[in-house]
Amino acid sequence: MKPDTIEVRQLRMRLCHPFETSFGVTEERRVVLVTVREGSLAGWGEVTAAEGPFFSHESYETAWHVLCDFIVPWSLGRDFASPSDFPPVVARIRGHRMARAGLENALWDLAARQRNLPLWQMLGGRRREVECGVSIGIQPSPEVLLEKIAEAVESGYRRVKIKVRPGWDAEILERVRREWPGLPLMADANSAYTLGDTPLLRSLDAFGLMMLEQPLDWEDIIDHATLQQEIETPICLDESIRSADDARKASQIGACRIINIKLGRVGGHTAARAVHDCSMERGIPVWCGGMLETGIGRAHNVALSSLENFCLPGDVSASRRYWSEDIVEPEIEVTPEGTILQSEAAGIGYRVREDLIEKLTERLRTFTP
Ligand code: OSB
Ligand code: MG
Repeated sequence: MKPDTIEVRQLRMRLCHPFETSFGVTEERRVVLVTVREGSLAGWGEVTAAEGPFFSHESYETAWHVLCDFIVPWSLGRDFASPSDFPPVVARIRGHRMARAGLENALWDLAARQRNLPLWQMLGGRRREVECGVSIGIQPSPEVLLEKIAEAVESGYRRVKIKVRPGWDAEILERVRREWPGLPLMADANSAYTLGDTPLLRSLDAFGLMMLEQPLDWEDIIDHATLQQEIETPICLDESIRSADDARKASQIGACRIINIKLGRVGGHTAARAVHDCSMERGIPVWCGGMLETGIGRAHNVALSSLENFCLPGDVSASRRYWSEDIVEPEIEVTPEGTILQSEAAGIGYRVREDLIEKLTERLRTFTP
Protein backbone atom coordinates (compact mmCIF):
# COMPACT_ATOMS: atom_id res chain seq x y z
CA MET A 1 0.00 0.00 0.00
CA LYS A 2 1.59 3.20 -1.21
CA PRO A 3 -0.74 6.22 -0.95
CA ASP A 4 -0.41 8.58 -3.92
CA THR A 5 -2.22 11.39 -2.09
CA ILE A 6 -2.71 12.23 1.57
CA GLU A 7 -5.25 14.89 2.55
CA VAL A 8 -5.66 16.57 5.91
CA ARG A 9 -8.87 18.56 6.28
CA GLN A 10 -10.77 20.36 8.96
CA LEU A 11 -14.55 20.30 9.14
CA ARG A 12 -16.86 22.47 11.17
CA MET A 13 -19.92 20.65 12.48
CA ARG A 14 -22.53 21.67 15.03
CA LEU A 15 -23.67 19.07 17.57
CA CYS A 16 -27.46 18.50 17.89
CA HIS A 17 -27.15 19.18 21.64
CA PRO A 18 -24.36 20.77 23.71
CA PHE A 19 -22.25 18.17 25.55
CA GLU A 20 -21.03 19.13 29.03
CA THR A 21 -18.34 17.37 31.06
CA SER A 22 -16.44 18.34 34.22
CA PHE A 23 -13.92 20.14 31.99
CA GLY A 24 -16.24 22.17 29.76
CA VAL A 25 -19.07 22.41 27.22
CA THR A 26 -18.87 21.56 23.50
CA GLU A 27 -21.47 22.96 21.10
CA GLU A 28 -19.61 22.99 17.83
CA ARG A 29 -16.88 20.64 16.72
CA ARG A 30 -13.82 21.18 14.58
CA VAL A 31 -13.04 17.74 13.18
CA VAL A 32 -9.76 16.92 11.46
CA LEU A 33 -10.00 14.06 8.95
CA VAL A 34 -7.17 12.27 7.18
CA THR A 35 -7.66 10.69 3.75
CA VAL A 36 -5.16 8.34 2.10
CA ARG A 37 -5.78 7.66 -1.57
CA GLU A 38 -4.29 5.04 -3.86
CA GLY A 39 -5.74 4.75 -7.35
CA SER A 40 -9.52 4.87 -7.07
CA LEU A 41 -9.70 3.82 -3.40
CA ALA A 42 -9.62 6.04 -0.33
CA GLY A 43 -9.15 5.30 3.36
CA TRP A 44 -10.48 7.62 6.07
CA GLY A 45 -9.37 8.34 9.61
CA GLU A 46 -10.66 10.83 12.18
CA VAL A 47 -8.56 12.81 14.63
CA THR A 48 -10.43 12.82 17.93
CA ALA A 49 -8.65 15.85 19.41
CA ALA A 50 -11.15 18.34 20.78
CA GLU A 51 -11.47 22.09 20.39
CA GLY A 52 -9.19 22.84 23.35
CA PRO A 53 -6.53 20.99 25.39
CA PHE A 54 -8.88 20.01 28.20
CA PHE A 55 -9.30 16.23 27.85
CA SER A 56 -5.60 15.85 27.10
CA HIS A 57 -2.84 18.16 25.85
CA GLU A 58 -4.02 17.75 22.24
CA SER A 59 -6.39 20.02 20.33
CA TYR A 60 -7.44 19.99 16.67
CA GLU A 61 -4.90 22.76 16.08
CA THR A 62 -1.94 20.85 17.59
CA ALA A 63 -3.02 17.80 15.58
CA TRP A 64 -3.11 19.90 12.39
CA HIS A 65 0.43 21.12 13.07
CA VAL A 66 1.90 17.71 13.95
CA LEU A 67 0.15 15.99 11.03
CA CYS A 68 1.03 18.58 8.36
CA ASP A 69 4.58 19.30 9.54
CA PHE A 70 5.75 15.84 10.63
CA ILE A 71 3.48 12.81 10.35
CA VAL A 72 2.30 13.25 6.76
CA PRO A 73 5.67 14.35 5.29
CA TRP A 74 7.38 11.37 6.96
CA SER A 75 4.77 8.97 5.59
CA LEU A 76 4.58 10.24 2.01
CA GLY A 77 6.06 8.01 -0.68
CA ARG A 78 6.35 5.02 1.65
CA ASP A 79 5.15 1.59 0.75
CA PHE A 80 3.38 0.09 3.77
CA ALA A 81 3.13 -3.72 3.65
CA SER A 82 0.65 -3.39 6.53
CA PRO A 83 -0.82 -0.46 8.47
CA SER A 84 1.04 -1.75 11.52
CA ASP A 85 4.26 -0.67 9.77
CA PHE A 86 3.13 2.92 10.36
CA PRO A 87 3.76 3.34 14.13
CA PRO A 88 7.56 2.85 13.82
CA VAL A 89 7.67 5.62 11.17
CA VAL A 90 6.38 8.15 13.71
CA ALA A 91 7.85 6.59 16.87
CA ARG A 92 10.21 9.55 17.29
CA ILE A 93 7.23 11.82 17.98
CA ARG A 94 6.39 12.06 21.66
CA GLY A 95 2.72 12.11 22.49
CA HIS A 96 0.26 13.51 19.90
CA ARG A 97 -1.39 10.13 19.69
CA MET A 98 -4.72 11.46 18.37
CA ALA A 99 -2.86 13.03 15.45
CA ARG A 100 -1.02 9.76 14.74
CA ALA A 101 -4.23 7.73 15.00
CA GLY A 102 -5.82 9.92 12.30
CA LEU A 103 -3.34 8.73 9.67
CA GLU A 104 -2.90 5.18 10.95
CA ASN A 105 -6.63 4.51 11.00
CA ALA A 106 -6.98 5.90 7.47
CA LEU A 107 -4.33 3.37 6.40
CA TRP A 108 -6.33 0.55 8.04
CA ASP A 109 -9.47 1.59 6.16
CA LEU A 110 -7.58 1.74 2.86
CA ALA A 111 -5.84 -1.61 3.47
CA ALA A 112 -9.16 -3.29 4.24
CA ARG A 113 -10.81 -1.76 1.15
CA GLN A 114 -7.91 -2.93 -1.02
CA ARG A 115 -8.32 -6.48 0.33
CA ASN A 116 -12.10 -6.13 -0.06
CA LEU A 117 -12.53 -7.11 3.60
CA PRO A 118 -14.52 -5.46 6.38
CA LEU A 119 -12.08 -3.74 8.75
CA TRP A 120 -13.44 -5.62 11.79
CA GLN A 121 -12.52 -8.90 10.10
CA MET A 122 -9.08 -7.62 9.16
CA LEU A 123 -8.56 -6.68 12.81
CA GLY A 124 -9.41 -10.27 13.77
CA GLY A 125 -12.68 -9.36 15.47
CA ARG A 126 -15.37 -11.89 16.26
CA ARG A 127 -18.20 -9.82 17.67
CA ARG A 128 -20.76 -9.26 14.93
CA GLU A 129 -23.03 -7.43 17.33
CA VAL A 130 -21.65 -4.66 19.52
CA GLU A 131 -23.36 -3.72 22.78
CA CYS A 132 -24.10 -0.02 23.04
CA GLY A 133 -24.28 2.40 25.92
CA VAL A 134 -24.79 6.14 26.07
CA SER A 135 -22.80 8.90 27.71
CA ILE A 136 -25.04 11.65 29.03
CA GLY A 137 -23.42 14.99 29.80
CA ILE A 138 -24.09 17.30 32.73
CA GLN A 139 -27.57 18.83 32.27
CA PRO A 140 -29.17 22.16 33.23
CA SER A 141 -31.28 20.37 35.87
CA PRO A 142 -31.78 16.89 37.38
CA GLU A 143 -35.20 16.74 35.67
CA VAL A 144 -33.66 17.17 32.23
CA LEU A 145 -31.12 14.45 33.05
CA LEU A 146 -33.89 12.04 34.06
CA GLU A 147 -35.70 12.74 30.78
CA LYS A 148 -32.54 12.02 28.79
CA ILE A 149 -31.99 8.78 30.66
CA ALA A 150 -35.60 7.74 30.05
CA GLU A 151 -35.11 8.33 26.30
CA ALA A 152 -31.94 6.24 26.26
CA VAL A 153 -33.54 3.40 28.18
CA GLU A 154 -36.57 3.44 25.85
CA SER A 155 -34.28 3.31 22.82
CA GLY A 156 -32.81 0.05 24.14
CA TYR A 157 -29.33 1.18 25.19
CA ARG A 158 -27.74 -1.38 27.48
CA ARG A 159 -26.09 0.90 29.99
CA VAL A 160 -26.14 4.55 30.91
CA LYS A 161 -23.12 6.62 31.83
CA ILE A 162 -23.58 10.02 33.39
CA LYS A 163 -20.94 12.66 33.77
CA VAL A 164 -20.25 13.78 37.33
CA ARG A 165 -18.31 16.56 39.00
CA PRO A 166 -18.30 18.06 42.51
CA GLY A 167 -21.82 19.34 43.10
CA TRP A 168 -23.36 17.04 40.45
CA ASP A 169 -22.67 13.61 41.90
CA ALA A 170 -24.15 11.76 44.92
CA GLU A 171 -27.50 13.58 44.98
CA ILE A 172 -27.93 13.15 41.25
CA LEU A 173 -27.02 9.45 41.34
CA GLU A 174 -29.49 8.97 44.15
CA ARG A 175 -32.29 10.44 42.04
CA VAL A 176 -31.35 8.26 39.10
CA ARG A 177 -31.29 5.14 41.29
CA ARG A 178 -34.69 5.99 42.76
CA GLU A 179 -36.20 5.91 39.23
CA TRP A 180 -34.15 2.97 37.88
CA PRO A 181 -32.89 0.72 40.71
CA GLY A 182 -31.61 -2.00 38.37
CA LEU A 183 -30.28 0.03 35.44
CA PRO A 184 -26.67 -0.76 34.43
CA LEU A 185 -25.30 2.62 35.44
CA MET A 186 -21.85 4.22 35.69
CA ALA A 187 -20.34 7.64 36.25
CA ASP A 188 -17.44 9.45 34.55
CA ALA A 189 -15.65 12.23 36.45
CA ASN A 190 -13.01 13.20 33.87
CA SER A 191 -10.47 13.82 36.65
CA ALA A 192 -12.64 16.19 38.70
CA TYR A 193 -11.67 14.79 42.14
CA THR A 194 -8.63 14.23 44.35
CA LEU A 195 -7.78 11.70 47.06
CA GLY A 196 -9.13 14.27 49.52
CA ASP A 197 -12.59 13.40 48.14
CA THR A 198 -12.28 9.74 49.18
CA PRO A 199 -15.19 9.88 51.69
CA LEU A 200 -17.52 11.27 49.03
CA LEU A 201 -16.33 8.76 46.41
CA ARG A 202 -16.78 5.94 48.93
CA SER A 203 -20.37 7.08 49.52
CA LEU A 204 -21.07 6.35 45.82
CA ASP A 205 -20.62 2.62 46.60
CA ALA A 206 -24.24 2.75 47.81
CA PHE A 207 -25.46 3.19 44.21
CA GLY A 208 -24.14 -0.12 42.85
CA LEU A 209 -22.41 1.49 39.87
CA MET A 210 -20.86 -0.79 37.26
CA MET A 211 -17.78 1.42 37.53
CA LEU A 212 -16.48 4.90 38.26
CA GLU A 213 -14.49 6.28 35.34
CA GLN A 214 -11.34 8.39 35.82
CA PRO A 215 -12.12 10.03 39.16
CA LEU A 216 -8.58 11.39 39.73
CA ASP A 217 -5.85 13.21 37.82
CA TRP A 218 -5.60 12.64 34.06
CA GLU A 219 -2.03 11.31 34.23
CA ASP A 220 -2.29 9.45 37.53
CA ILE A 221 -2.29 5.75 38.36
CA ILE A 222 -0.71 5.81 41.85
CA ASP A 223 -3.53 7.70 43.61
CA HIS A 224 -6.11 5.66 41.71
CA ALA A 225 -4.52 2.50 43.21
CA THR A 226 -4.89 4.00 46.68
CA LEU A 227 -8.49 4.99 45.97
CA GLN A 228 -9.37 1.55 44.57
CA GLN A 229 -8.39 0.05 47.95
CA GLU A 230 -10.77 2.44 49.68
CA ILE A 231 -13.87 1.96 47.54
CA GLU A 232 -15.85 -1.04 46.32
CA THR A 233 -16.98 0.39 43.00
CA PRO A 234 -14.58 -0.79 40.28
CA ILE A 235 -12.45 2.03 38.90
CA CYS A 236 -12.23 2.31 35.11
CA LEU A 237 -9.35 4.33 33.67
CA ASP A 238 -9.73 6.46 30.54
CA GLU A 239 -7.35 9.49 30.38
CA SER A 240 -4.49 7.74 32.26
CA ILE A 241 -4.11 4.82 29.83
CA ARG A 242 -2.17 5.84 26.71
CA SER A 243 -0.44 2.55 25.90
CA ALA A 244 -0.22 -1.16 26.66
CA ASP A 245 2.59 -0.30 29.08
CA ASP A 246 0.27 2.04 30.99
CA ALA A 247 -2.34 -0.74 31.11
CA ARG A 248 0.23 -3.22 32.44
CA LYS A 249 1.43 -0.81 35.14
CA ALA A 250 -2.10 0.18 36.18
CA SER A 251 -3.08 -3.47 36.47
CA GLN A 252 0.13 -4.33 38.36
CA ILE A 253 -0.53 -1.77 41.09
CA GLY A 254 -4.31 -2.24 41.18
CA ALA A 255 -5.21 1.21 39.86
CA CYS A 256 -8.29 -0.05 37.97
CA ARG A 257 -10.39 -3.13 37.31
CA ILE A 258 -11.71 -2.02 33.91
CA ILE A 259 -10.17 -0.08 31.01
CA ASN A 260 -11.82 2.22 28.49
CA ILE A 261 -9.98 2.02 25.15
CA LYS A 262 -10.13 5.02 22.83
CA LEU A 263 -8.45 4.82 19.45
CA GLY A 264 -7.25 8.42 19.53
CA ARG A 265 -6.01 8.42 23.12
CA VAL A 266 -3.78 5.37 22.55
CA GLY A 267 -2.70 6.32 18.99
CA GLY A 268 -4.55 4.08 16.54
CA HIS A 269 -5.64 0.50 15.88
CA THR A 270 -2.21 -1.09 16.48
CA ALA A 271 -1.88 0.42 19.96
CA ALA A 272 -5.57 -0.21 20.73
CA ARG A 273 -5.04 -3.90 19.94
CA ALA A 274 -1.96 -3.96 22.20
CA VAL A 275 -3.93 -2.43 25.11
CA HIS A 276 -6.73 -4.92 24.44
CA ASP A 277 -4.37 -7.92 24.46
CA CYS A 278 -2.52 -6.79 27.57
CA SER A 279 -5.81 -6.23 29.41
CA MET A 280 -7.16 -9.61 28.35
CA GLU A 281 -4.03 -11.44 29.60
CA ARG A 282 -4.49 -9.73 32.94
CA GLY A 283 -8.21 -10.43 33.22
CA ILE A 284 -9.24 -6.79 32.82
CA PRO A 285 -12.39 -6.28 30.72
CA VAL A 286 -12.38 -3.37 28.27
CA TRP A 287 -14.95 -1.27 26.44
CA CYS A 288 -14.71 1.26 23.65
CA GLY A 289 -14.89 4.93 24.60
CA GLY A 290 -16.12 7.78 22.41
CA MET A 291 -15.01 11.35 21.69
CA LEU A 292 -18.13 12.83 20.03
CA GLU A 293 -16.98 11.38 16.72
CA THR A 294 -18.52 11.79 13.28
CA GLY A 295 -19.56 8.61 11.48
CA ILE A 296 -15.99 7.97 10.36
CA GLY A 297 -14.55 7.77 13.89
CA ARG A 298 -17.71 6.01 15.03
CA ALA A 299 -17.33 3.31 12.35
CA HIS A 300 -13.70 2.73 13.43
CA ASN A 301 -14.95 2.36 17.04
CA VAL A 302 -17.56 -0.19 15.96
CA ALA A 303 -14.92 -2.24 14.11
CA LEU A 304 -12.54 -2.11 17.09
CA SER A 305 -15.33 -3.26 19.42
CA SER A 306 -15.46 -6.58 17.55
CA LEU A 307 -12.35 -7.79 19.42
CA GLU A 308 -12.91 -10.51 22.00
CA ASN A 309 -12.20 -8.65 25.25
CA PHE A 310 -14.65 -5.79 24.50
CA CYS A 311 -17.10 -7.45 26.85
CA LEU A 312 -18.85 -4.41 28.33
CA PRO A 313 -21.18 -2.00 26.47
CA GLY A 314 -19.19 0.95 25.08
CA ASP A 315 -19.87 4.63 24.42
CA VAL A 316 -20.60 3.53 20.88
CA SER A 317 -23.94 5.02 19.97
CA ALA A 318 -26.06 6.13 17.04
CA SER A 319 -25.06 9.03 14.78
CA ARG A 320 -28.37 10.74 15.48
CA ARG A 321 -27.47 11.29 19.14
CA TYR A 322 -24.86 13.80 17.97
CA TRP A 323 -25.53 14.87 14.38
CA SER A 324 -28.58 15.97 12.44
CA GLU A 325 -26.76 14.80 9.31
CA ASP A 326 -23.74 12.49 9.49
CA ILE A 327 -20.94 12.25 6.93
CA VAL A 328 -21.34 8.51 6.35
CA GLU A 329 -24.08 6.51 4.67
CA PRO A 330 -25.97 4.76 6.09
CA GLU A 331 -25.68 6.57 9.41
CA ILE A 332 -24.59 4.49 12.40
CA GLU A 333 -27.80 2.96 13.73
CA VAL A 334 -28.59 1.11 16.91
CA THR A 335 -31.08 -1.78 16.96
CA PRO A 336 -34.06 -1.75 19.35
CA GLU A 337 -32.01 -4.30 21.36
CA GLY A 338 -29.28 -1.71 21.91
CA THR A 339 -26.67 -3.14 19.57
CA ILE A 340 -24.84 -2.16 16.39
CA LEU A 341 -24.39 -4.86 13.76
CA GLN A 342 -21.04 -5.05 11.99
CA SER A 343 -21.19 -4.07 8.34
CA GLU A 344 -20.21 -6.67 5.77
CA ALA A 345 -18.90 -3.97 3.41
CA ALA A 346 -15.17 -3.41 2.88
CA GLY A 347 -13.11 -1.07 5.07
CA ILE A 348 -14.96 0.82 7.81
CA GLY A 349 -18.10 -0.53 6.16
CA TYR A 350 -19.86 2.78 5.53
CA ARG A 351 -19.85 5.01 2.46
CA VAL A 352 -18.13 8.32 3.08
CA ARG A 353 -20.20 11.26 1.80
CA GLU A 354 -17.45 13.24 0.08
CA ASP A 355 -19.93 15.76 -1.34
CA LEU A 356 -21.18 16.71 2.12
CA ILE A 357 -17.63 16.67 3.54
CA GLU A 358 -16.58 19.15 0.89
CA LYS A 359 -19.33 21.55 2.00
CA LEU A 360 -18.28 21.27 5.65
CA THR A 361 -14.56 21.72 4.97
CA GLU A 362 -12.91 24.86 6.38
CA ARG A 363 -9.27 23.99 5.62
CA LEU A 364 -7.65 21.43 3.38
CA ARG A 365 -4.07 20.47 2.62
CA THR A 366 -3.25 17.97 -0.08
CA PHE A 367 0.12 16.22 -0.07
CA THR A 368 1.68 14.25 -2.92
CA PRO A 369 5.11 12.60 -2.94
O1 OSB B 1 -14.39 10.96 28.94
O2 OSB B 1 -15.42 9.53 27.78
C1 OSB B 1 -15.07 10.70 27.95
C2 OSB B 1 -16.69 12.99 25.34
C3 OSB B 1 -15.69 13.90 25.14
C4 OSB B 1 -14.53 13.79 25.88
C5 OSB B 1 -14.38 12.76 26.80
C6 OSB B 1 -15.37 11.82 26.98
C7 OSB B 1 -16.56 11.97 26.26
C8 OSB B 1 -17.72 11.09 26.41
C9 OSB B 1 -18.62 10.99 25.22
O3 OSB B 1 -18.02 10.55 27.45
C10 OSB B 1 -18.66 9.67 24.62
C11 OSB B 1 -19.32 9.67 23.27
O4 OSB B 1 -18.68 10.05 22.27
O5 OSB B 1 -20.49 9.28 23.19
MG1 MG C 1 -14.10 9.20 30.05
